[in-house]
Amino acid sequence: MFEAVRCMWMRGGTSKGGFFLAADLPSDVASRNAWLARAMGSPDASQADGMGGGHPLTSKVAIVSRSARPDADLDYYFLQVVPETGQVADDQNCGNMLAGVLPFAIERGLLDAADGVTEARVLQVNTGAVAALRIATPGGRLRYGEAMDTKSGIEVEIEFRDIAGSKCGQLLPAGSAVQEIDGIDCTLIDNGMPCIIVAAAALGVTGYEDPADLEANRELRRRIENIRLKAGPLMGLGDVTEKPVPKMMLVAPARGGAALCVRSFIPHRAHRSIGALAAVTVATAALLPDSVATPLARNGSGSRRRMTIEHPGGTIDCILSLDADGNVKSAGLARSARKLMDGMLFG
Ligand code: NQM
Repeated sequence: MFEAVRCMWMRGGTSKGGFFLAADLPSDVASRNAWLARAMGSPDASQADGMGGGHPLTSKVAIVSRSARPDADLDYYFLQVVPETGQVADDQNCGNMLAGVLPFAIERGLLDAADGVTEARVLQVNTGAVAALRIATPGGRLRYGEAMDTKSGIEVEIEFRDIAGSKCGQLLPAGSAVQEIDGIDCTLIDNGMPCIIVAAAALGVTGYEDPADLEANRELRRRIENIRLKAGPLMGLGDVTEKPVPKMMLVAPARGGAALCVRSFIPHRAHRSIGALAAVTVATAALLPDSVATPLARNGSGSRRRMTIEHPGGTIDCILSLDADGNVKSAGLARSARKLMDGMLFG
């Protein structure tokens, strides 16, 4: 019986959750998942009996270990605990929680911090892709005090590589950039996160709404869930009724100087900002010649594009590197992470 497990609670980007060493958790998957659900306080939408914050963004788990692969230093396995049901899903990756992996690994002694900059190659077990992470470690120490995208934390530079078709096998799993589903043009795309991109206006909203207003719009939620359920098999994901992917991305022209504005459902709650890999995937769609996002976007030019995505909480910059054919070959972004608690967690 695993009652108490060593755990560090961290903010990664705009998400938050528990970071565990793989060796500290039960090895049996059913026991592990049951323990994690209890520790988060699920099944219960409020998660009052556990550490989860009553929202998918604050009900996340990162499991970290040294990697056995020659091309990686660390393995990162992401689990989403669904607050209401207690389901523990590994169908997606999370680029926000990824930001906490390198500081956590240093904290736990999986690797040493260099005097200056510490780098690690992280295998994202959920998708098989390796990301390069970099943090400043002056004097070989972690400093969480720098001002970053969410008030405080340590800046983490992330470079995603080989992410096209991360879960769907192909960048455009349905074979073309536009599919009509329920009379709405959709771009079904996976450049790190399986996403369905739809013009907000096609669904009768502006794309500038508050997440709470979008969540309160039952008719909108019904329509996008119908589209999502039909898109799942087209994306090679099968029946997605119980899956956290694909995510719904409602796009509109940016109001400031950004490339594009996005409101996302992940997939049933409206995101308060945007997922890191979701942002990369939307930015990639905008750069295709003929996606739903293309005519709404401001794309710039050159082989290195800074695509600033406007979201309900501000903006996120994705730096996309393109090959000679205009395909996105890697994506970089800056996130931050902060240690919040270290101790024993009771499940
Ligand atoms: O897309 C939320 C988040 C995410 C995922 C979700 C993420 C990403 O903001 O890389 O980070 O889409 O469930 O943490």
